[in-house]
Amino acid sequence: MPPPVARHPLKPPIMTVTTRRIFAPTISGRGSPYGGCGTRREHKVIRVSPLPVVPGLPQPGRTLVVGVVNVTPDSFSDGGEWLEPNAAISHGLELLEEGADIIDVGGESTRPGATRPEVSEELRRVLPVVRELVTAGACVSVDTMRTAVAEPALAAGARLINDVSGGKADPAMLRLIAEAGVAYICMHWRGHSEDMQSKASYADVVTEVIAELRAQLEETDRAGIATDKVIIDPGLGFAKTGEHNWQLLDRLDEFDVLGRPLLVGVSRKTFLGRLLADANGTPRPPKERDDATTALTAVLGLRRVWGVRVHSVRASRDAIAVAERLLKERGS
Ligand code: PMM
Repeated sequence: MPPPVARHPLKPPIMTVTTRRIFAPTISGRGSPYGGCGTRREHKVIRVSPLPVVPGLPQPGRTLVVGVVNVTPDSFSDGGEWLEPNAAISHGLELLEEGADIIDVGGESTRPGATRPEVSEELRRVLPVVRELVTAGACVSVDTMRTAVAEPALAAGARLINDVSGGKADPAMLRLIAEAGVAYICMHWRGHSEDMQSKASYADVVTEVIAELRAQLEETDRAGIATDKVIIDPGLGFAKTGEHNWQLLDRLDEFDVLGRPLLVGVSRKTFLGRLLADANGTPRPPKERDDATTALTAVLGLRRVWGVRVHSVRASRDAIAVAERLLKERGS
């Protein structure tokens, strides 16, 4: 296979692959590629997104799987299940066993309408879980918008801060990340959960989310965070309707223009519940949305996004294995 053609470092390379196809002879014996005999040379142009490398994080050579541990009473997908530290730790260890590359520990629910916990409560939920999972050898991410939580979590060994506000909720966050020199997930965000769905208004959601993320990235640059340590996330469901989510998923390639690794979180989200609603229009409950999540993971794996954030880790690892195998076939 020829090496990737050098081009703009922030854009995926285009690989030109030459394949030879042998077509079986037909009774007529004519040389048609659709049933004749003979040999045809095809030049396929395959877009192979490079898997970006984020310093300090695992580099498995495929889309990473980020397993979710919500230490919250009210997350839409698993609220209350892992609120006790020991339950959350066991769950994190299970996800590790299933093949999670990173465990994302969160102590604040971001479901639409959720109210924020006190800082002390968020710390009480998150810190013991981070400590134990780090001790067990996990690469731990912390899903928080607060420096008061991020700072002690980093001191406890977390290697990634997943800030769904992308630096907008806490003015000190970006400075902390720059000083700590850790990786950072910068998600598209328009406001806190209490009223975010009132902000789900776009003329063209893809163009606007990219423009707003670009502005957020200017802030991460200005704060001095290394470019290669910032992962972007379109923030599906955050100030977005189901329609917006589908449009974003359909046009994810357009995010390449930002030149950053891309993480996508679709797992168990409401738009999947609506897609799979029953005959009366009742949405499928969150825990029964895992198969649809896995289907999307396969699609995202084929696009070679940097990472997916999911509740059901093993299924997503399997979907990515399938996607990788298909990509290998295409490129061989
Ligand atoms: N979604 C949720 C929470 N945190 N973080 C990132 N980076 N991206 C997401 O899409 C995202 C997130 C909400 O889902 P949950 O309540 O099931 O964790």
